[in-house]
Amino acid sequence: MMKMTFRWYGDHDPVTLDKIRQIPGMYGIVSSLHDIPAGEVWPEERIIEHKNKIEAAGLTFEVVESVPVHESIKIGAPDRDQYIDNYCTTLRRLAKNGVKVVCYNFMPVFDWMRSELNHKLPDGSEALIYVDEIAKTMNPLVADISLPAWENYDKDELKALLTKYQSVTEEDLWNNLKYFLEKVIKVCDEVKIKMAIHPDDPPWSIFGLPRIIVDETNLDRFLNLVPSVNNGLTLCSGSLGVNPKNNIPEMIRRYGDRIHFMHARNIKITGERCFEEAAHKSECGSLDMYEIIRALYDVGFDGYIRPDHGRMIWGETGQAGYGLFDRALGATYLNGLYEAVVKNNSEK
Ligand code: DNO
Repeated sequence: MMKMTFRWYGDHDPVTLDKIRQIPGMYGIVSSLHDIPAGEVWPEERIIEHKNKIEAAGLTFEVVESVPVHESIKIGAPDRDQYIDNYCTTLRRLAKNGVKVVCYNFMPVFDWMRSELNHKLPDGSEALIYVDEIAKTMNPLVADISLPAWENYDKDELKALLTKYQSVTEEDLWNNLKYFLEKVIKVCDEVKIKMAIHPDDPPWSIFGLPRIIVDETNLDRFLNLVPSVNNGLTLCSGSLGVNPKNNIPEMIRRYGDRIHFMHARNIKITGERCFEEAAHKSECGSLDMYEIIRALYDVGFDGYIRPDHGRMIWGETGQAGYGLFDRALGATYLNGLYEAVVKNNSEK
């Protein structure tokens, strides 16, 4: 039985726990301690406080998105061991407090990237979009662009970091990822935490930086770096799905029990390396959401799923991609598809 979850950004999130609990079929919250900088150990009392708040609202806290990976680890810098040790301490504390899955990514410097956050769609809603030609003209060292999931570096820090990356190739990134995983997954095997890497979004290089978690060839390679089941995936349909060569239902069938967390959203491919974030419903975009849910059912997926970025609808304002209304519609739609697939199979 898949478990429906919803991302919550903590006390500053205008989408409150009380609202989230009223979405039918909601099992739990996916959350993080966003004020703790990457690389620092999470204080246990903060983890407990977060968990208590979520549980007081009648929801579970079993998935963390994310425990961010310090850039020194991705670069393979001499101080990486300290940051890996810190990461492992945080994982132990999370496991002790009931967390089962930890989502993270290995994207150099920048997390997800779009060229526009408030693109008006014909129905009046606003969506996140990516147009490669525009993205290529953007330069975070010059212009004041900052996306919600990016760290807040000042220009000097960013410049220094990008300089360090100049000599980091894709192969280096693979080696650094393996080095990280070999230490971290050992701890996960011991404390029973499932690591779930998030694919690169979009799944191609941006600002000249290497990106490797992008397609089936590389996901195969990733899973073989450390063969433990705890070295697994966040299968994000919207991130991988913007490359038409990535067939999401096929990937679900291929990776099965290595998928611990599913980000389910639709996207509409509008050209070569161009896409809009559509409503979740299949006919609104390029992905067949029914086939995605059916594949999850067929592989016996019993992990966590969440609706992903939503459009801004009904005049809502808030954190880009993370309003209440469209994500709530998404959750309900995904639950509806799932119920239909389950019933369809039990009648046979
Ligand atoms: C976007 C999210 C990502 C994700 C991180 C995981 O909305 O899916 O920012 O949380 O990449 O570390």
